[in-house]
Amino acid sequence: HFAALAKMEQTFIMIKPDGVQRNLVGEIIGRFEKKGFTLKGLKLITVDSDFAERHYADLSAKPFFNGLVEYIVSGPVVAMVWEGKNVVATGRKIIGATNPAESAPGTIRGDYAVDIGRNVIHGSDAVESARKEIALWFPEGIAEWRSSAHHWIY
Ligand code: RTP
Repeated sequence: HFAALAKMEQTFIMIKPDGVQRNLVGEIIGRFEKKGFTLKGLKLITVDSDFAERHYADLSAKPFFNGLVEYIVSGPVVAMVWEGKNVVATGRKIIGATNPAESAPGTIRGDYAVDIGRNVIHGSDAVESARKEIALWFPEGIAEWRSSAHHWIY
């Protein structure tokens, strides 16, 4: 019955500079861990505008694009890969609506954010964008491992 484990979804999650500077890293990682997802990649990294523009290339025509890039390069971010069944869509639910004014209490943005321009966290919106984002942020690749917690917990 673990056959499904063979082809698990992965998503790219980024704690944005405001989330790092507000000491929300542990809280956010804890939510994904306690949900039951598996951490497959993790690093604290400061990116330049070239890189941020590549990550947000789809939004380049938006009026908030320059401000968004400035925000993302303003300090280190925590880049992560999380794995699990349905992790892309469920990750977006854990994160909450883009605009914190609309994100439900109990979601990360609903609990910790006020401003759409300072909304703490990013999560891939589809399996295909997750694949691209993981390749962009983790060109070195990510570790292949599987939890053996069932050997340790009784
Ligand atoms: P993300 O990519 O960060 O997870 O956000 P999202 O898919 O929920 O939202 P998207 O529309 O892709 O926007 C990306 C990020 O741009 C910022 N934003 N600012 N009106 C504004 O000032 C505005 N709209 C969007 C947010 O930080 C959003 O997360």
